[in-house]
Amino acid sequence: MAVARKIFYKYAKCLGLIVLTTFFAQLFISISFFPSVHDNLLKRQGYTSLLRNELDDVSARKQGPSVEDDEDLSSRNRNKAIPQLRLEELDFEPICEIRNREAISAIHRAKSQICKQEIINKTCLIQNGQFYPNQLPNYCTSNEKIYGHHLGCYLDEKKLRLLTSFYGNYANTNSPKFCLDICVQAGFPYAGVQYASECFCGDNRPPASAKTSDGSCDMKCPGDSSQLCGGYFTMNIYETGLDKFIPQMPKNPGNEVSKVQIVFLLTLNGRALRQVHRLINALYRTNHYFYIHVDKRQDYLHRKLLKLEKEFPNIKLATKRYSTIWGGASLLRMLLTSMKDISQLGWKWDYVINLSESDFPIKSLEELEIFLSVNKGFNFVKSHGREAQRFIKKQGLDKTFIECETHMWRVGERKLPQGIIVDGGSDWVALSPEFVSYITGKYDELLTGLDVIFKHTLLPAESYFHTVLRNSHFCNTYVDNNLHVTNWKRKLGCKCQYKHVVDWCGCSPNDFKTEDWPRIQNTQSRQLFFARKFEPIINQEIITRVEQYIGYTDHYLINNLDAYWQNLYDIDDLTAPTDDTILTHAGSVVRLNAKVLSEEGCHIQISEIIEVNIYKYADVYKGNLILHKAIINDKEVFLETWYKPKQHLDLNFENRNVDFIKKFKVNSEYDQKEMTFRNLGNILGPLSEPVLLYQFTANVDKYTRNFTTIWLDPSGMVADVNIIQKDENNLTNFIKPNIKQPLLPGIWRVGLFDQTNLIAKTKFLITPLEFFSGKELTHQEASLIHSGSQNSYKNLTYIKPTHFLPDEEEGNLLAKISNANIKRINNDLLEWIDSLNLEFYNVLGSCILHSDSDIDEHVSCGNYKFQQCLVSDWSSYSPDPKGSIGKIDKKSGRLKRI
Ligand SMILES: *[C@@H]1O[C@H](CO)[C@@H](O)[C@H](O)[C@H]1NC(C)=O
Ligand SMILES: *[C@@H]1O[C@H](CO)[C@@H](O)[C@H](O)[C@H]1NC(C)=O
Ligand SMILES: *[C@@H]1O[C@H](CO)[C@@H](O)[C@H](O)[C@H]1NC(C)=O
Ligand SMILES: *[C@@H]1O[C@H](CO)[C@@H](O)[C@H](O)[C@H]1NC(C)=O
Ligand SMILES: CC(=O)N[C@H]1CO[C@H](CO)[C@@H](O)[C@@H]1O
Repeated sequence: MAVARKIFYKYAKCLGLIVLTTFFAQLFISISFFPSVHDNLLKRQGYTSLLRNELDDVSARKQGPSVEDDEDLSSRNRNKAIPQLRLEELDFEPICEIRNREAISAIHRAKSQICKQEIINKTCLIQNGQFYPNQLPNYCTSNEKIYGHHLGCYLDEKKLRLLTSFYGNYANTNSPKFCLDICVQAGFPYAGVQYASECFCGDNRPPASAKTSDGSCDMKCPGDSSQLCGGYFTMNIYETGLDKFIPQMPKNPGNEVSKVQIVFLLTLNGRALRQVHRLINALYRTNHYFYIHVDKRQDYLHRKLLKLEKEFPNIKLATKRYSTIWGGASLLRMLLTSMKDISQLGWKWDYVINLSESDFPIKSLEELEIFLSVNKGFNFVKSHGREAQRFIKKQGLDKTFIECETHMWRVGERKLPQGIIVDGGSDWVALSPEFVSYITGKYDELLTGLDVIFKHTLLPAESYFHTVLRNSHFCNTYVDNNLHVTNWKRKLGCKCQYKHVVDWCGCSPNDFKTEDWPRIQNTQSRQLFFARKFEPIINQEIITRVEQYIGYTDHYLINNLDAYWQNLYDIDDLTAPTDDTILTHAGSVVRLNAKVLSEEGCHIQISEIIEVNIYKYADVYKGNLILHKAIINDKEVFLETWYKPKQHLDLNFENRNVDFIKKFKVNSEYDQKEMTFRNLGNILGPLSEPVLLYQFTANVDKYTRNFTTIWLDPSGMVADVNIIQKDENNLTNFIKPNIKQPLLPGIWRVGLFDQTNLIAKTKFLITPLEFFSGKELTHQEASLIHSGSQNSYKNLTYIKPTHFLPDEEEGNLLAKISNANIKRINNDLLEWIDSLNLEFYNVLGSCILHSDSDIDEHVSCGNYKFQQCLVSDWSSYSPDPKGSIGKIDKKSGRLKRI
């Protein structure tokens, strides 16, 4: 995700206006509900009203059409002429004329010719009706009911409707077939048309007493004038060919417990290695299996986890790795390939359960085993619990998406095939081997058709498994519970944060924090076994609590229980560009450390940076740790150096109470959902995207309405000015300045002003780069990367503040120095880098990893004594039993902490 986030900031700027189209969405979705119908729908699916909030939580997380980009707005505006495809941008001849606005937009936005061509080729097939199946078989049809069988004309009552599960009004398109298709898609056994334009669906056969003469249904259908569509409170009712759908109710375990073997399919991303270890520690038993897919781009995690394969016969890493994107079609490819692989490993198992690095069990594994052992053969999925048409729209299932250039391009509307039920919900599942063998085996007509559809579907894993289940022989194994509880906080999680990778607005659940503990406790009596999301870099305390809750009794024995380390850089990483900044920075900190040591008479020669880790204790950031080689007394050793960024908030101004300013800080990688910076070490380079975060308390000055911020670059030029409107409801907020990359290296200053009065100021460092793509910077590269983007600064008008801005003389001097800095390379460059880092970071200490005198606790160097890292609490080499894989305990089959 970290990578994705970086890309996000880069692309966010290129994208156009965000336009709220709720209004348009409502115009076009001509479906309305009787509240009672909706309630009935919920009851039908076995939900009590108590469960409703929970349910909304699950289903409403996709904001779907409520926020879309401007391209989309115009696509809905049918009066406007369709734009022409700009052929001059293509190096090939399109195989047909593209007439679809969304496709044209996607073709223009796609970067590579191959991607443009793929979009064009597929759009042409879709335009010609050659791409998608029109009809698919449903192998779950009823033995008694027949699709389209007319039951007759029935008298309806306003207060007591005959069919209560769905109602829609279609003034132009309604007909028995039209309505039947809707009711089939939603999975109902009965469809009824009334008053020409109305379509109803229901679960229960209308009472014979309501039947009336056929002549009472006498209105022509707007969509087919040869057919009749009921009349005034009379309804033509048809069978859809489906039976009433009743999800299976899982049994509660009694005494008849049998053995159950589970495959945990871990699909992993990121660098939270120790948390993955912790998860495996919690779930490991010798009789279960782990199949681990690590995203193709995450070579650090993959490298580290590969070791487990050698140690444990029941842990296997996927060899075919995918780089999946949020909501991308490749996600389903990855899952199906993994499942196929699992079924060919010769493992004996009863369930495959899908988990990620941010899942954690909230019941003991024994409870899960007992529960599953009495429910073998069922398939656990979670349905959206809404009206099907609405779900389809919100989820974008009625649109074609094409994945290329790690982006999901939306290329237009599509019609879902007739004959099948469309279902979906959460993409966390527990599946039986029979079902997995069906979906990974030889494709029948249903699977072949769904394959085409789901290769072009946003968030495919959220509806593929549901839809296959409902339409296959497995329909009677469907349990509407995926054993998971998810921490949705839609206000925070739905910020359209995936716009850079999908042409849609998606939401993400929040991390559990200590204060969310009651939510987890509330699941105790329910059939819920896992929760998400957990991220120790955000909050580890909750994970420790959960562990204790599910039966870890030895917490008081565990070393460093409250500590957390997460890798930021590893010498074997294959991802160069982002590392230039970290490497430059780490190199400089290590040199600073060497200077400090030399004052103690300890002269060390430093070399290679091996690793950089983030260190937190009790959920407080404590600094970064740099593991590096060094030569001490002619011997090569490994040192780990601990350092921390300094704080730079200045609020001391004459006769002005500015207590209301709680935060005023610049950093990068701001996470809107968790409201925190992910770049804990505050490491910014010329290509970073700075964000200003401010927080005011409620007693912010009464009379001030606007504040101004001014961004001053290292040469003393004003790079951007922002206005902060005071908003009592929104006292914490962030500002992304409008400054182009590369940023001028050096010390930037940001001032906060009330009128012309400076009330707060802060500074941040854009570190010059020692490396470019891993190699030392050349003159030419320096003049590109270190010369800033002053040409693109806007001509800004603002009230000139007193103080803060340099006067003319200072300005000239700063500009001169800055100009000279651009030319610096080699040692001259290092000197500059080091002088800057000295101002922004404090070195806190160093420990030694390897030494000949390993019996000694200390290694002396001049007056300095290096402690062994193993016994330095803060070191990433100090013991971390919770975050390291344990050893198998023969008796229990569990992993014992070491
Ligand atoms: C698109 O279709 C053309 C003509 O059939 C074909 O030559 C080309 O390889 C196709 N390209 C892609 C990316 O599918
Ligand atoms: C605050 O800013 C808005 C728009 O930028 C402006 O219309 C308004 O007059 C300003 N108010 C004050 C008190 O400066
Ligand atoms: C605060 O402001 C941000 C950005 O303008 C906005 O996205 C967010 O919804 C606001 N929050 C509240 C609670 O008004
Ligand atoms: C910037 O604006 C000022 C005042 O509006 C004007 O005098 C000046 O010429 C402008 N400079 C540029 C480079 O546009
Ligand atoms: C069906 C399935 O396996 N779904 C999910 C498994 O876990 C990942 C997260 O790592 C989800 O994104 C999948 O959709």
